[in-house]
Amino acid sequence: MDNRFDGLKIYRSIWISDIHLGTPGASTDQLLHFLKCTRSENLFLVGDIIDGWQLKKRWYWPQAHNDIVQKLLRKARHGTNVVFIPGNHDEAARQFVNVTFGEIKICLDYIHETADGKRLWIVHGDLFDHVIQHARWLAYIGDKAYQILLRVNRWLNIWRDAFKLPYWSFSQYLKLKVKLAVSFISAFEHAMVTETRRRGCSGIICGHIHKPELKITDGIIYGNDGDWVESRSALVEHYDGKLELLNWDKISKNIASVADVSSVKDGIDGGPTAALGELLSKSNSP
Ligand SMILES: [Mn+2]
Repeated sequence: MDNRFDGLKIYRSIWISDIHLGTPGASTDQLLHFLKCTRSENLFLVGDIIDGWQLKKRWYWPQAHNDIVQKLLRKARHGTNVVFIPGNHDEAARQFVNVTFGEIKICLDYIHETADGKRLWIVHGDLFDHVIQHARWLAYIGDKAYQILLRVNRWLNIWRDAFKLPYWSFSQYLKLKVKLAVSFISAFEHAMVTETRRRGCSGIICGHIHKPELKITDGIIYGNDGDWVESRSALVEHYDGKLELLNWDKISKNIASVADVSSVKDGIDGGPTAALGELLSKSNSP
């Protein structure tokens, strides 16, 4: 018996976001591998899937980006409940809310009930950008200041050589920079968790800030599925309702290559048992 399908992972739900298709930064190879190696009853696309902002500036659409879209449509066609919740970079899709596009449902936000009865509010996360603008502004100032200080430091080095001045270190500045980034992230998390509690949900699943996270804050689950630009991460729900944050770079090292799993059929019509049956019968065949 061959073990071609050892890497296949089956979940009740999968959340991914911030793929930014249409930009060179999108990790399409890794994402295609992820989509081929995973099956789920529910697949939530939590915004910024296609980067309409960048596409408007410059058209960038290689075949691999098409492959991702085709893969998602195929999953929807083969029985996966695929829900697309637009983000700020694909906000044009927000005008098609409650429309089904090739079996993919488009929703502004979504309430998902886990197998163990937790009510999760799913939303991209840009709706409080105005509230956390202050923290974002500080982080931006931090960036500018850093660039200026880098330039200043070059001159300082020259003067240091000329006048035998002691070395000037960035450590104080870097500490401030980290503090600003942390305050932006915690402002975002705080806003999301507060709104989740107000809506009477047990947790939130969002994206937007490209910072994967799964934790409980003040009794509310805060899940951020990260992104497919740098983190290459996803959130998943197991069949007992347990949530898990996946780092695909770590996982993919241990499982089959794309070629090995590409022949497996999409969808899990009839649930995981049927899917497993299908896989077993396939792996028994020559
Ligand atoms: Mn976003």
